[in-house]
Amino acid sequence: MSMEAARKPQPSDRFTFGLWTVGNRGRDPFGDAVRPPLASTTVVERLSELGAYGVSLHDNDLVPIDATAGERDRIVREFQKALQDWNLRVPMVTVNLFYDPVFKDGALTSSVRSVRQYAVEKTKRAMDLGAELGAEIFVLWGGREGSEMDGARDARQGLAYYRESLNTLCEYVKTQRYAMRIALEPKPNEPRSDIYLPSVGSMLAFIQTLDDPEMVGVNPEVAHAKMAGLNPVHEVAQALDAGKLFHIDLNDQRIGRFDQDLRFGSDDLKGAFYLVKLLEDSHYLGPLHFDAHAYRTEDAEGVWDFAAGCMRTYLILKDKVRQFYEDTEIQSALAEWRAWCEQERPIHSREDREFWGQAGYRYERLDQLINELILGVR
Ligand code: GCO
Ligand code: MN
Ligand code: MN
Repeated sequence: MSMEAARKPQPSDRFTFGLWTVGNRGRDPFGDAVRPPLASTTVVERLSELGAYGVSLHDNDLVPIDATAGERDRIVREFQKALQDWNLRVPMVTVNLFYDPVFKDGALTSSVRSVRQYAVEKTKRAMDLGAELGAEIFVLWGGREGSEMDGARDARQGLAYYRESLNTLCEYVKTQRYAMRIALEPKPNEPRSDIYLPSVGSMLAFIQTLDDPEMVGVNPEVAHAKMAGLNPVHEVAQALDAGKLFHIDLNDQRIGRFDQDLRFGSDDLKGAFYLVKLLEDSHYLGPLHFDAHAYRTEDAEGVWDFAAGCMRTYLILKDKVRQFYEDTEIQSALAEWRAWCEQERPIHSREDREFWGQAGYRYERLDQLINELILGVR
């Protein structure tokens, strides 16, 4: 395969985008929409043309919250037809538990029993939709599950409600015999001041307290880790280590900024390289899902530049990973380092300690080689 052909996305690359990502209209807290709405069927067509594998959605990205049963069925049928015509899958479905004002103080963790019950029912309907579309992953992102002040609901109570809601939902998936696993998506803040369970580690610990921990894993997002000042590669590594990487949200983010959802690799190419390396090295086989959107400066066409760019950057970095393993200088630097680490030299005396203490690991040299590989001069 030529280099250029290797950079052309294929369905076998498992790239997916949310309807809400390419459909993002550029609204932000300070300004209105800058792009016209995009029909779901158009998204399917364009993503397929670009070589994507699938599309994901929130219940209300496809079906308006107040649609009648008849409207819902018609919309789903039209969408299914487009999926079939354009040979696109829906590997993941999620539920919108954040947009409607009813969720302003939480959904699955709301102190209002009626709101919690409504959130659970809404999620069950989204699961039905997911099953109908063949989704095997159900993502839950608790955007509103948190607080601005902790003087009313005790955070422990919030977690207890979360657990109870999740147990009910897992039970539902089982009684319906849906082939669906749940992936919890951590985020530290935005839209709430503080969101419960802000990191992969918090989610993993919480999952173990559920009735059926096997069914539940995580959906880490690059931007969310960076917003928390964490290393996204380490977050994903911990999920893999626990056997819990059910899904991933790829995007980018500048540290210390508002929630940006930038094009994959647009801020931190080297971080993106290490993430691609981790995913490829681990043989992760789930969807490579882009949860990002085009800059607000873009018009309708710029959205497709954005989408193509996410996939192309991933494939270029995947090729850089191959080069990393084939580069003799990088590999011999690594071999020297490994041999150094594996020396039999137990520490019994001050001399032994000094031997290891004074050693140089030569990471400067290796890191520069990796920089040059990424910069394309190797
Ligand atoms: C965000 C989140 C969402 C979720 C989506 C799926 O920061 O807004 O990343 O985009 O991924 O709601 O549940
Ligand atoms: Mn996000
Ligand atoms: Mn996300």
